[in-house]
Amino acid sequence: MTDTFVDAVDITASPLDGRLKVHRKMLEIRYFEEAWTRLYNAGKTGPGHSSIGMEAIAAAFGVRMRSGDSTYATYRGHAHTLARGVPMKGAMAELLGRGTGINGGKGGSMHLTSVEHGMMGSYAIVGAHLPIAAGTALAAKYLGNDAVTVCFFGDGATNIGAFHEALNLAATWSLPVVYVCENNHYMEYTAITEVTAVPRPAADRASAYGLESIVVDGNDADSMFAVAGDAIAKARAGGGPTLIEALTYRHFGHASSDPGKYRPDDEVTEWKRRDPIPTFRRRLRDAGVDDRTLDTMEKEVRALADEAAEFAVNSPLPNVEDVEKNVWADGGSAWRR
Ligand SMILES: Cc1ncc(C[n+]2csc(CCOP(=O)(O)OP(=O)(O)O)c2C)c(N)n1
Ligand SMILES: [Mg+2]
Repeated sequence: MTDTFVDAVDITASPLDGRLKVHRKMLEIRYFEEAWTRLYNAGKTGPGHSSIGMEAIAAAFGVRMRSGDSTYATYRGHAHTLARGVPMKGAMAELLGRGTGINGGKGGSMHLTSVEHGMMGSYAIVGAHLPIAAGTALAAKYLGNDAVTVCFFGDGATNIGAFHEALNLAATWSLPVVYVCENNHYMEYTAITEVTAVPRPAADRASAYGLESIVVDGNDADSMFAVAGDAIAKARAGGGPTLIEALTYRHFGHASSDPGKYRPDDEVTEWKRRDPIPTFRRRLRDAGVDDRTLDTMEKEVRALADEAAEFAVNSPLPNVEDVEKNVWADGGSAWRR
């Protein structure tokens, strides 16, 4: 099977303003998560699932997507939530279970949702959201609008039945959906290659559904920006689904309590060397962006992340009388649009 490996993209291919937006979104995700980790280490919040090292994927799609499009993500969904423009304060307060959180403190880190931003949820059941994303795409097709759904999932999800069911339906009905496998090479503590019949867990299965096999360097923000743009444009124009396998790595363990020691040291070192953020900063400098612009951006985003942490810590816990508000049983249907 031949891979379409998009690599070493021409730095002039993407307009500079788009690339600066991608860089800013990567910084937002990174600094937000660093601030959250500081709160965890200080005993102010519970554990979460780090996405440090994987930011380029969410950021590139976040810039390419537009209002009305839908995002589905896993329990690492804070990255995709921020990428869709959800304010840091509400997102951080949600992680801390505060009443000021985007879901009133009832969702927490594994269920971040903001329908108004097209963030249709983070899902803790591996693979569960892939058929739901097909449903949103089917709705767009039925309604005759040009909204696109993007569904992010891990390499582990490709061995779940729901992955195959969703891909089959999406292809059969030519749905406007982009499935993005964030192949960080591990599912919890197991290397994906040890439990998968093919080397590329998503791309090598694409042909079973009549789809192109696409593998992309998920740590290369330019490559991600290009691939995301193509797949979204295709879906919006009625060209049907795309399956993308983005190769990446989480710098830390599966969740806060996991030191990640099952990974060879040289592998971790090599992937940290390929950290998407400093790599992209160097590329932007080569493209003519001056250090001052980049430093100012970093300073601004760090300040926003610190403010969000401060806001969340000082926010009240939810009121007991709100416990039944905005849950399925209250009959609220705003989320249905
Ligand atoms: C259906 C199901 N089976 C098992 C689990 C336990 N579990 C939680 S995360 C995870 C690993 C998933 O790995 P992957 O899909 O590669 O995503 P990553 O965590 O690497 O982003 C597993 C097995 C679960 N949440 N849901
Ligand atoms: Mg994984």
